[in-house]
Amino acid sequence: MKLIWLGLVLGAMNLAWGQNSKPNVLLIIVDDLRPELGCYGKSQMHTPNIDQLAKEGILFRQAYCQQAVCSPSRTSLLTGKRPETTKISGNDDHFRQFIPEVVTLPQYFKKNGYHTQSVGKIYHTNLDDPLSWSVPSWMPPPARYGKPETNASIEKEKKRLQAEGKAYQEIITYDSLTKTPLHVKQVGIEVKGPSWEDPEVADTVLRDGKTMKKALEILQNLKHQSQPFFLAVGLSNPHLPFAAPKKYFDLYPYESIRLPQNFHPPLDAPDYAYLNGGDLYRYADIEGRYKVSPQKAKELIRGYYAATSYSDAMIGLIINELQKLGLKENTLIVLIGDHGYHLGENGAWCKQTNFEIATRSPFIIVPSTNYALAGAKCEAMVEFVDIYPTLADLAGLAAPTGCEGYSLKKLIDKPDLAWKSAVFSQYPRRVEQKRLMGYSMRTPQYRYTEWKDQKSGKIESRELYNHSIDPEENKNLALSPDYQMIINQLSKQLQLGWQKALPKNESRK
Ligand SMILES: [Ca+2]
Repeated sequence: MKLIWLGLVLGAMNLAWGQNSKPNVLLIIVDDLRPELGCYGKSQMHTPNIDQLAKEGILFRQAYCQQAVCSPSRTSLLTGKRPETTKISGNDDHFRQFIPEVVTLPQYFKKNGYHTQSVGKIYHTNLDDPLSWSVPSWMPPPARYGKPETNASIEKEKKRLQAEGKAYQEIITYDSLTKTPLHVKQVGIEVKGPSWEDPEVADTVLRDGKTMKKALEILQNLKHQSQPFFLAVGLSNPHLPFAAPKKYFDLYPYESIRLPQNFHPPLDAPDYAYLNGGDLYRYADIEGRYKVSPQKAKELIRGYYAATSYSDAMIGLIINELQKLGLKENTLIVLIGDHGYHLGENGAWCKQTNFEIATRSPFIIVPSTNYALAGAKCEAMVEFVDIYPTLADLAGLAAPTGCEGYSLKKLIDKPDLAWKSAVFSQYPRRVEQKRLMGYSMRTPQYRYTEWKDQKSGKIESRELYNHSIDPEENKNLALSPDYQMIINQLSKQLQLGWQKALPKNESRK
């Protein structure tokens, strides 16, 4: 009898602490996804699969990235550190140049007995981190277009430039020991393709369809592994070019597309707040820097919608496979964009700003299939730097050290808890000879930004938007005499930074 009891107790301990009891993790990163989705209360786009995911888990309505461009944002969330610490504010350098010993989110899971693997763009293109993964990462072929004539003309132009020695190439410097790509140097002339394309092809012909197919294949293999897994899937859409099978464009007749209400720069803001080096100008049909006609804007908005719906469909197929394989029950699912996106709002295109529309991005967690609060919409302000400690916490791993975010587990259990008093983002700008960093803070009522000269530390300009009367950030109030006292308070709060904005009674010294 005693032996039977002992057996039962040991069995229970094995379930509680054994490898098999650990949840799998599926992290989906959608490039340049803005929260203009059904589950965020918006009706423009058709995103049934992401909306369904939100119904099964918790949706964070106010989730902010730490810097609104690919590599700095992804580096921050995958290292659990902010751009000031990672030293990554552009897309050319690898964080291991500056913080070589850092243990990344997937690497932490790997150290804790997980099989970690990535498919598609997780770290920025050409800046993968081999130490993060159990097996080499898989990337789909780089081609984004589906029409043979588009691809043929791009190839022809590439060959012409090659013959002249002017073709675009990325020269990558590697760390010889870890094979980590430390620096990417871009040289030559890039061939411009169209900003959007609607080929009549099957989903699997284009890039994200290939990524989806590979993800299904990996899941089928992982089903037979005894180790828990951490699978990261990176989808390229809706990043430019907006290339998606025609059926997704057909969801959005051109006549139905509306320009944003604030298709203009904010009043009284410095022009570098919204003028950016966005990637839009790398496309053949864009007339010139900062010149996007209303007609072209509608084409681009339509393309973005189609590309998002295509991405959404691929997400549905991946989740469906997880279910089919019987893996969904024991898998923690997380879906995020890497940052938001301007489609003409604030007079800006793409990301690369500190505005709400660029820093705020979708964030959904499905903690488990029997999550008691399924469908919860959390209004607390959270940051992407919180993802690392949160996933470790939800998976029952020891709290990782050195993270500059804060576990959301308590908020997942009780979404209406009082939470952070502010969240932080930043964006650098080169203005004439000066290198400025725009430090931006969002409080429940305001967005406050200081543009500082990196050399002298001098504040060159400020921005203040009052969200209770101006949620689109259309008027900079920083010069208004009525707001000087508030500006003084917010400036002090910005100085104190994230350490003093953590949930009350838990702020770090
Ligand atoms: Ca991105």
